[in-house]
Amino acid sequence: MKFYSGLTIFILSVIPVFCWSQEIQIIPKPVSIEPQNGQFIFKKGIKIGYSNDSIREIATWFMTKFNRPTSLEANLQKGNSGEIILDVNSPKNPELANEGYELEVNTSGILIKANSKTGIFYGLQTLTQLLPPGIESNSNQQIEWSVPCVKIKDFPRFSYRGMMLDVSRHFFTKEEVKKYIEEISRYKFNRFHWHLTDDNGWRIEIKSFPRLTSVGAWRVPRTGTFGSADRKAPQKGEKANYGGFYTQQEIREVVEFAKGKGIEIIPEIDIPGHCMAAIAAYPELSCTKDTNTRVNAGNKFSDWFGNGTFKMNVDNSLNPSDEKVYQFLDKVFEEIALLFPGKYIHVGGDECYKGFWEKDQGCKDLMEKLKIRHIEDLQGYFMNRVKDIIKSKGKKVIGWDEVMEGGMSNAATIMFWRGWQAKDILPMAKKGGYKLIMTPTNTNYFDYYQGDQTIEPPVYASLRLKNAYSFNPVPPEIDEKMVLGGQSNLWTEKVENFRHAEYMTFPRAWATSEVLWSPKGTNSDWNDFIKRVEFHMPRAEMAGIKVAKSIYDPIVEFKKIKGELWVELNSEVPGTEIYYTLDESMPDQKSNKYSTAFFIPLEGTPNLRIRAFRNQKPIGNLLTYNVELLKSKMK
Ligand code: TNX
Repeated sequence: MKFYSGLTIFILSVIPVFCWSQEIQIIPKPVSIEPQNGQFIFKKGIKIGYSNDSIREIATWFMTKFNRPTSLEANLQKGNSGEIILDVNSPKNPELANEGYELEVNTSGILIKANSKTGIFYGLQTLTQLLPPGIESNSNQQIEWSVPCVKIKDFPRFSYRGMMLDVSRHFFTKEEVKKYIEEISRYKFNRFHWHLTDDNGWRIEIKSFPRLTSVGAWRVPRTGTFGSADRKAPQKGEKANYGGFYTQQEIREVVEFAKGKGIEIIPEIDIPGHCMAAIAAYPELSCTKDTNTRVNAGNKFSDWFGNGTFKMNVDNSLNPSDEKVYQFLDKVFEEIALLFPGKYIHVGGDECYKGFWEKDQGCKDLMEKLKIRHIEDLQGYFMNRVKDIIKSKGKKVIGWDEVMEGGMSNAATIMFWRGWQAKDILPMAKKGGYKLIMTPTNTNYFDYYQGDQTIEPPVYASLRLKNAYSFNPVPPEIDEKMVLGGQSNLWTEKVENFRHAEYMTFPRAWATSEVLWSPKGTNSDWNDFIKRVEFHMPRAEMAGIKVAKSIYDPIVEFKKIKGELWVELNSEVPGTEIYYTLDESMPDQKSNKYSTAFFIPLEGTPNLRIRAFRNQKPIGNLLTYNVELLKSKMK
């Protein structure tokens, strides 16, 4: 007896050490959370009850995920009984709409109610976030499994919550794409925009045009900075062996997989610009019909003059005056429409260079015949023809915002991206009565680097987590009812592998997910968000996801004041102190502590070294700005 009570005391005093601290830190933040006293402790052999067969697959997914690290051998049973109950509402609860859910945890069990399969899935994602981080592990974790008692009610603000992945600039395998879809589904994204074609590769099998993939999916291998002048163009006779594509069977598999995660795929076939890969396969689709056209290998072929103006030095647009081009598109979209069950097809329409159209006799004749005065309107003509093709396949069109300029009908949904032109584009969209999906460069371009320029892989612009979180899907120029939702885009010119795609996506996608899901105004509390971000980082890592830690690197800003260089330091993370040196010593907590902007004497200045500390420990990277870089800030 004595022995046992001793043991009991021992166990009771040890358990709290292993006990999951009862924190409720959910991303995206739910509509309402009411914490309750106590916790539910999982025991071996618990039952997961599911109310009907439509959610059996989702229940199985959760059971499998749960059993892997817990070894608690949970099992399923049909009906509304068990320690965990998944219940599809009948009748429906209108407040929850199609994607919402209610989750209640009390000391005797867990109940998730929703109107749909997707709602149940989201409830289970939230439950997963309440479990200890070990739930993300693939190996057995010797801990007590519990979740805090709580009542959560939750539903999304917007119906379109997307992430885009560009698989043309660099290729990502079918398995990687599925992994990406799985990763975004954890944060309640419900659209995956798949950028399938571009100048650097055509990635989807089209049975009527086999050369699109036998030729168009492959480019010559190259290293070095994508798009830079020192990256050589494909040489005569050089083997094109970098790339890949998805067979139609693989596409179906990914579509099916996404569906199981509540995600609809928006396929994009980017036309009439960004078509070099298709033109390499079928040169007759372009005005110049240049049979020397090769799939672009990331070598420079365009000049950019700022503010979005540009010139293409190789013809990469389809010929809008050739009926054969429309016949081609009809067949392509026929196959696309059959592969993707969703109602939308994205037809691109961005950055179409018209220089070759202007010189082309066929285009000139067509413009005369149609009484088109401006070349932009020729794109409008093209886009409207494409819209009719898409419509004939029973689908609806999405296009990048340029498609409005040529006068494409407002049957098309616009993906707004040119953030720097919001003042012109958004009123145009409002006047034209278009529906919008918001994806402005300044808050949603995840190809931009996210931390300090001396550390991050170089890209032409920057977008920190804080910028991503400041995303406003309904800027003052437009009304909420025009906005279907929003999306962030991962263009992959500078993203060569999947781990890096994850790094560029997380944590910034958490910001996007929260802005699109959580009630308006949630994103005004940065400190609350960052606390949850820090909570989620180790969880994501436990799940094998590569997460950027760039938030820990100080924000370094330079100012020119009366011919002098001044530096301002900040941090995205509350509670940090920043130290710096200008004498080649490594910054520690006895170095200069940053409090206010300081002046850098450029004469004879060595490196500026900066580091953040929290709780007496360095966090993030040591930043080093050398004198050349400092001097360049004076230009
Ligand atoms: C603009 S966004 C593009 C892409 C590039 C991206 C790089 C859009 C519709 N076009 O082709 O990859 O910028 O940031």
